[in-house]
Amino acid sequence: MLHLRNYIGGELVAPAAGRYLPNIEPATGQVFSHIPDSDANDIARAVAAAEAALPAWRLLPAEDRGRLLVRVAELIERDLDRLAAAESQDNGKPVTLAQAVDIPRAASNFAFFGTAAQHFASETHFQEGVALNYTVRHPLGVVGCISPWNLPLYLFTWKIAPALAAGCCVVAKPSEITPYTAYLLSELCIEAGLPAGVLNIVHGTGPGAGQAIVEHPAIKAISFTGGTKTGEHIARTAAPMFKKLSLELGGKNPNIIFADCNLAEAVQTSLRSSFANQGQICLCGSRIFVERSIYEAFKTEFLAGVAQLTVGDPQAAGSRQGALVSEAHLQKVLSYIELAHLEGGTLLAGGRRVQLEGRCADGYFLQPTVFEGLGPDCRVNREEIFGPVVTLTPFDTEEEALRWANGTDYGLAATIWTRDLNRAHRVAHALQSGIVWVNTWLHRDLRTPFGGMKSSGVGREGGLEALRFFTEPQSITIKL
Ligand code: TXE
Repeated sequence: MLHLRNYIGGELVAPAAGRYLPNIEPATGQVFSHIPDSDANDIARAVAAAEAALPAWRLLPAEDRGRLLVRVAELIERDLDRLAAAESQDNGKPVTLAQAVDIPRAASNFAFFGTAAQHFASETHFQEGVALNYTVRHPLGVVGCISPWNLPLYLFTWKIAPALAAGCCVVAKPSEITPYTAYLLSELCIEAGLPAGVLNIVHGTGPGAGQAIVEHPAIKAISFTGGTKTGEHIARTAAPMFKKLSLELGGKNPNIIFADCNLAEAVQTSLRSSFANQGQICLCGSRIFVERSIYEAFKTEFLAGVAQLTVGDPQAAGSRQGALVSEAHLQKVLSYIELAHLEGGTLLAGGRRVQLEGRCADGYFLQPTVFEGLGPDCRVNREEIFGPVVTLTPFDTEEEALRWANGTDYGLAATIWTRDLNRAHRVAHALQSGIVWVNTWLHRDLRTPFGGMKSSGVGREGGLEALRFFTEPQSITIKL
């Protein structure tokens, strides 16, 4: 059976204490590999390797750093099918989704930041006859990147690539639930000729390896994506050490559908924004608010679409829905379905675990689930479920839709469907949401700031925001 190894100082090494954790394939419920259960000693070793690599890496011209990152991107593209199969096996997502989204995006993260490093400019402020002020942006040093299980390689590289591009050295930990593609990435980094110690990938649990990254005094910043509770815990540990923090946390995103929308497009895209990746994307729109005059029409077409979402073996080309990531997560999502019944919701579709046959008989499958009749203040409409469960709610006025949309602790992403341009601007500006999509969903341009308001996080990733995060500005003034 496959035993993954840590990538430290340019080499693939076993964990210092020799302990391993089982890694389960969600579609089968069977252990298919073991991953290092690393601890503070492994992290200390990785930090030492990163510190040793830092002086040369930060002085390497941005063009040369960029060339290495672009090389990693090319290798990811070359191995797209192998990486997509690994991602699907490890996470339970349909292999077609990993081929179309996860792996291409991981490659473009490296390509984008590899070239972005060359376009990153600092400022000068000239005071006529008095002084020249200029700003230098120094790489922060050694930084920590901690990522979740829902979009494993996609979100891992989204943090690592800008950190490396900015001239930082990295100690990174993928989720212990989905470590496989991060391990394959370490092999590709060796092949690409990334200098030893520049990137270190250490596997292990959150309380073990993750906590050791957050606590290590030589790590200057933490870029984290994951649950809001974990984010709180990390902030509590890191803040007294004055570490820079970027926290991308949960969401409970509204999808607001006005009567003047293109209904067919709104339905098709809402099916994706509800159920893509089994609803396990922090950007999924799990609260669908529909203007009352088209509520029944939307509901009928949406439910017809849900009926077409075949739940099946993620490796089969025809499967639109794969497995949820773990038995524990499936149980959490099922508990919210039970809660939706208790809170008085009417089940319109799904609601049950799916029992497949053959290889997938013990997998973690769930029907795409739709409820109506739940008030905007009930727990199901306020708490992040992070699974294939959405609610439909009719609204009467724009003011009402906005109040409900903003009525949660979260503020990550929102979608609006309308053909009225004035309304699109008006509603977008009033939404307490870091990202607003009008007549689309999950449309990404890597230059735009990515992140949430309220309990959805602190800071922004993407484009220049990410390069700014991983650098420290220094202002220098020369008297004329
Ligand atoms: O995430 P965790 P979990 C939400 C979703 C989900 C819930 C919990 O609602 O049900 O969070 O998921 C590492 N110090 N999202 O428990 O624990 C951990 O090892 C340092 C939203 O899987 O937050 C992993 O690498 N690191 C989300 C990463 O943090 C720690 C995506 C995320 O794990 C740590 C995933 C610690 N003390 C879940 N404890 C999104 N925003 O996309 C854990 N980790």
